[in-house]
Amino acid sequence: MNIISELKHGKHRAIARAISIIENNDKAARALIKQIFKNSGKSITIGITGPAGAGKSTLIDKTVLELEKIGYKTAVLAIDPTSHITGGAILGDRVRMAESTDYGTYIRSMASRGATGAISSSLRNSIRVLEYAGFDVIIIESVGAGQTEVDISKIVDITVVVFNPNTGDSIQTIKAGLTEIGDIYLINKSDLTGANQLFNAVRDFIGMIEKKPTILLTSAKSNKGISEFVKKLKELIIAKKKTKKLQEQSRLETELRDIVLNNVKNKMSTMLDSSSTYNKYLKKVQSKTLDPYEAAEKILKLFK
Ligand SMILES: Nc1nc2c(ncn2[C@@H]2O[C@H](COP(=O)(O)OP(=O)(O)O)[C@@H](O)[C@H]2O)c(=O)[nH]1
Ligand SMILES: [Mg+2]
Repeated sequence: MNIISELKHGKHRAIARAISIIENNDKAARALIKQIFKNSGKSITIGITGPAGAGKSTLIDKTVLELEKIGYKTAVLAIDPTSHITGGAILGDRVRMAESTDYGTYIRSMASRGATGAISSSLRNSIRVLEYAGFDVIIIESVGAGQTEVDISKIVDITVVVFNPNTGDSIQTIKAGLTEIGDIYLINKSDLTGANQLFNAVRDFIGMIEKKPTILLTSAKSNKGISEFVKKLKELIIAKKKTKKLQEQSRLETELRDIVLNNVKNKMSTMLDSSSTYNKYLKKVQSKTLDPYEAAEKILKLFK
């Protein structure tokens, strides 16, 4: 059977193959997207982000079970910036999410190979694969502790930020930029001391911003607060479905622009490599007989 019809039937093996193609083979990925694009853009995506060790994977495991119970077919993609170094994170996530995989949930760890643009595009396309395979909710786990990580909130419909009282730098993290992105903030590990204090600090700090997100205490480990969290998620899923079409259109504009600009950049780069004019001006700049701005202006005249 070909991969497209296997995907249509939600076969896990076909999903895994399709996502590998997307991550590793540009040409085959394009052929795949060509076939599945038409029906994409309908599922609701939930980004779950926060510092490493906050309990995101454990939380997702429990959340998926609850979402499945209320009828949402759910898949999970985990982006881990360290997985390409250690290779251990993948196994870690699989083990921690073992409970939900038994129920036919699809779980996949994705490498986050350096460039933000590349991650975003393989993420967007992996989401398309999962939509095609029939999942209506797609959860994306990402490590976000500051500004350097992939900004998941630009790609997903609902952003959940997870904190925990274990780390002394939590308040610093909160102030470092995670406060603007969340629709829901979870103070996880509520079974540990310091959780209430952190909850109050987050509430005081986030209370000041305009969009009034939900703040909840959870303990993924002892299954506390999960049903409140899922109830809130359900409300948001229903609300986001109504605005999904408009949202999708603006995202597609961003995507198209990214692709075009990227291609132009690559083409230009190749042209410069073999341009004698470029090399001539480069030598002048290197010997300090011409400044780089003037040189750039002269080189650009070539491409007008
Ligand atoms: N005490 C406590 N530990 C938790 C809770 N949730 C997760 N953990 C533990 O925190 C560690 C990190 O969890 P993990 O889900 O891998 O965090 P992630 O890096 O954010 O995905 C694991 O040892 C979990 O068992 C919780 O609610 N309470
Ligand atoms: Mg994790």
